[in-house]
Amino acid sequence: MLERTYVMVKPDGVQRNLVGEIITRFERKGYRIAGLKMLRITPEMAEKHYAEHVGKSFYPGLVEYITSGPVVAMVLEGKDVVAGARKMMGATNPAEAGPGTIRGDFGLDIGRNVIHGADSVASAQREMAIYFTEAELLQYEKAVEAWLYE
Ligand code: D4T
Repeated sequence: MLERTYVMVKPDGVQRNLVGEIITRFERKGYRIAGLKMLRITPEMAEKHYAEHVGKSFYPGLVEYITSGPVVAMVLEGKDVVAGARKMMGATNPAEAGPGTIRGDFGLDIGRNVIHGADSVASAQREMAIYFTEAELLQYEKAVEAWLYE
């Protein structure tokens, strides 16, 4: 099914010059970029984004990390992109993420796991609304899609 998902290169990914590499992987897979921006997450945005983790032991460190520098936020579109993008990222803990995945290839610690991706269509919608307005998400087609979809 054609879906949209929310993906974000975290501050460590930006600092480690992985933005281009990561976007390239998604582009080459065939996903279309519907929205893209760089921003610095505020503590208020972090609390919204990670509402499900408020009160957990790792939450303060998580907020400190995610607000520590710019992130690159994007909305990707494509067939089954929510699960597909998560598969490309690998397990949350880079130590358990397989080779060939973004976290498996570029990460070591769970608290520095390089990238975020929404875990369901509902989460994707909730997260997109935190970072993008509807007007910032572009609808367009690419000629190559005739070669991507049967
Ligand atoms: P995100 O949301 O960052 O893409 O990660 P996941 O969706 O894969 O995983 P998550 O929501 O369970 O965790 C959110 C975020 O918290 C960090 N974390 C998590 C941590 O530092 N220690 C922990 O024990 C857990 C479970 C890593 C990702």
